[in-house]
Amino acid sequence: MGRETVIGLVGKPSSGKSTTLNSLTDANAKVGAFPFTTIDPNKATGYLEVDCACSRVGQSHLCKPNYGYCRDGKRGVPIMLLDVAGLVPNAHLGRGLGNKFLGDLTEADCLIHIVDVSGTTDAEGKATRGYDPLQDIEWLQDEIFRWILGNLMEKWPSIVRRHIATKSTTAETLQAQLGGYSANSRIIYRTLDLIPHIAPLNEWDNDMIETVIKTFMQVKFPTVLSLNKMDHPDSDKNVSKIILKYPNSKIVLTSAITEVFLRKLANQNYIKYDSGTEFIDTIDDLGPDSGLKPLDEKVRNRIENIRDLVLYRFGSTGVIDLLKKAVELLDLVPVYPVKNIHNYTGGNGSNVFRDCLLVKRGSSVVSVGKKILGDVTIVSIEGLGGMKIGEEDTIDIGKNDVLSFKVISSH
Ligand SMILES: Nc1nc2c(ncn2[C@@H]2O[C@H](COP(=O)(O)OP(=O)(O)OP(=O)(O)O)[C@@H](O)[C@H]2O)c(=O)[nH]1
Ligand SMILES: [Mg+2]
Repeated sequence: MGRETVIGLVGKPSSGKSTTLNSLTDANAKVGAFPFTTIDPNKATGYLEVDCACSRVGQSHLCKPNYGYCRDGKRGVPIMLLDVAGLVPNAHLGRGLGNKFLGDLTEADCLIHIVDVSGTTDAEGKATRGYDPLQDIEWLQDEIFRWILGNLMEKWPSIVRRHIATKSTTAETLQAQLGGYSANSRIIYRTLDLIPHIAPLNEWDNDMIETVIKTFMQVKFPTVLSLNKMDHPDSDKNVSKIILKYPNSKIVLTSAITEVFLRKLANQNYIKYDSGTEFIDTIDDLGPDSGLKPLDEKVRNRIENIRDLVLYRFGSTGVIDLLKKAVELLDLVPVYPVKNIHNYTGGNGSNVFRDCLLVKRGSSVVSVGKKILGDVTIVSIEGLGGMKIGEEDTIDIGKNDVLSFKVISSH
């Protein structure tokens, strides 16, 4: 059923990519205070939390997703996260682990750039003090740009010759060249649409090629900035600087290490903690009947520190917001296909809303049907209340998002 959304975690070594992955998933990726702890990419499933359709129709008690979870109407929709090797300046020329990680990134639909805002690691991830993390935001984008530019320029004269010889359109040639970055035709058309009065490809000069690549990056790799290690005392001034410099970026303040710690304590039954909130309850708060284990002095102090320095100041550890912001950036909406539109089940059984997928806001309902069902003829589409929906009607949050497709199989 369609392809899962993939979010790539990028950043210099030791910025906290693997810690962020662990904080959002059940993964146990290796974490270390030295550069290039991660070499091969780690993949794990995180969950985007949305208000499930089951609560809208008062059926939360019967909601049992095939994938992910639903608790009291809050549904966790699976999203694939990819944690890759750290990137250093001039990686496109082969420095550090070079282009390897760049290749690993191509399947990502968007990126989360993990920035170490504590200033305690330099551009290569080595321990230092007072480093200015503003630089990381600039050079990281530039590395991706130089990598794509290098690959394209190497072959440019032959690309143009072939373009003319085969009488291809600009979009066709560009798709053939950028397809290696998992760019489909929709991404290519959006890129070209964003550049006004664009000349045919064989007339592009270097400036134009650069403009096309920069625009392509915006479409292919939209990026959320995760200002990580905000628990560190030196982080505040760096955070303000970055927010001032990038007022239009999607920015989230995070402390991935705090989230990992709290999840661990909650799993071991030392605390009650809901990810994404500012509340931790211990046995001191809830009493012995709570079933929570008693805490030793060291852990109790650490929890007090976390409350003061992270949760009360910032409202949460931030990591849950990373996925929400990424999905906002991608403009995705949860859609619930059901067989029986009157009881929301898959036809038989009593569990409701077994499936949920994320689709681009504004997609036509028929395109979503094809994505889910593949090679079939859709004869009619019904929405909530059994209302007929037109094929070209579009999907939005809470609109045309519960759908039943009546089909004839073409086999
Ligand atoms: N203070 C603080 N330290 C953190 C935080 N997140 C990660 N760290 C520490 O930063 C160091 C690097 O973390 P990793 O998650 O291994 O970093 P990475 O980006 O995956 O590094 P590479 O795999 O080497 O590219 C570790 O010592 C972590 O404990 C955080 O939110 N706050
Ligand atoms: Mg790592």
